[in-house]
Amino acid sequence: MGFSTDAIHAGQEPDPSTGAVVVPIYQTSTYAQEELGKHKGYEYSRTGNPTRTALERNMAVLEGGHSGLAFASGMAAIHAVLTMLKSGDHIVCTDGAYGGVPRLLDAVLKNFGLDCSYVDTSSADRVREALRPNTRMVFVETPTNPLMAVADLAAVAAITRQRKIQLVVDNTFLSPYFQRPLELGADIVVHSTTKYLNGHSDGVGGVAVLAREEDAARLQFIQNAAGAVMGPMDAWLVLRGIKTLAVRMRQHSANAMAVAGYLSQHPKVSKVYYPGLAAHPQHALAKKQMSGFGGMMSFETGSFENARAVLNRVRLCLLGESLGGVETLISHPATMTHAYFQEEDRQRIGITQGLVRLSVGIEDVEDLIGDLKQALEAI
Ligand code: P1T
Repeated sequence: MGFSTDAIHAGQEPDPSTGAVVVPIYQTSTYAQEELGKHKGYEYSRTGNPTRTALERNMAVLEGGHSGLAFASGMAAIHAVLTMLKSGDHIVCTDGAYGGVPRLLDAVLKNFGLDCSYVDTSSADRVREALRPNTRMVFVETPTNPLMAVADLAAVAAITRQRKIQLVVDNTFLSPYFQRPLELGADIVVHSTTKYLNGHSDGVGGVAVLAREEDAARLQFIQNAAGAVMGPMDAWLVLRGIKTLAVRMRQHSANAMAVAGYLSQHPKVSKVYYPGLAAHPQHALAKKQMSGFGGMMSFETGSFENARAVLNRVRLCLLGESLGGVETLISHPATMTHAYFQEEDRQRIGITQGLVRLSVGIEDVEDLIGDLKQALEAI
């Protein structure tokens, strides 16, 4: 089946008792058992809930994995995946991933004996050089948030496979519509469903999709044991969002391409980070590995004052954290998503005080460009 057909139907047969076309919100904590030890497959909603199951099955199909598991947030999904490791294990992680990931690794999981090295994963050689005898996981975000660096997933997977290291890919920025990391050799894909999968900025959630049954069984055990599950209402909203994922992603990408083109010739913008631009350092790789460039980009205004002037002047673009919704969001990574980093780390990665991030929505693109034009006049 094609992607949109799967997005609309996979895991979502009409409700057997009523014929309802839409999977109901099973807003229940528990399930009556027919007799001791005999039930219909559901015992308690932390362990399993039919609305959540529909989303988990749907995501497993869209990412081409064995199983999907849905969590209370993207960070909860990432946390659960990281707890598949043991004290003494070493992780290699993308330098410049979403700030919440290093915050979790350095300020929480380090206390439990997990050690992490950060490298520029757009170079497979850097990944290889960072491996240690106790490296058990490579965590790659591609494209990165917010600088849009692209990692060569097939090249990194060739390295991790050889050493039997788990390759985990955060596919939040592109969604399975534009990038399918498991097909390129990754073992686990994670998402913040808060973003493109939900698509309407009305829920927080996360999902992990696992290529192998034994990994899925382990993560399912952790999901039930630790309990950071997605609730049925949120699962229902994500299922609804996914039905239009393909059309939304196409429009996000088309709008972003037009906005990136506009910004890259603007005299007040010194640099635009968007993999769809020929000037992007991994443009050729992006074209090969991804089937679209997505809706995310960043641009350089030169100083904190310039960034603030633009962010305070926009009218249509909404100033706020998050991304991937139908509405355009604009943000300041240095003080928002990457506030956790030390200034020297931000500088090393390239997250300057003048950097502005855009999550380009699906409004009429002329209106978005008009808004950015009048906002850039504030510089
Ligand atoms: O916010 P949450 O659903 O927990 O997802 C965390 C997360 C994971 N991975 C990536 C690539 C992300 O961008 C995020 C969250 N990001 C934002 C809130 C943001 O504004 O960038």
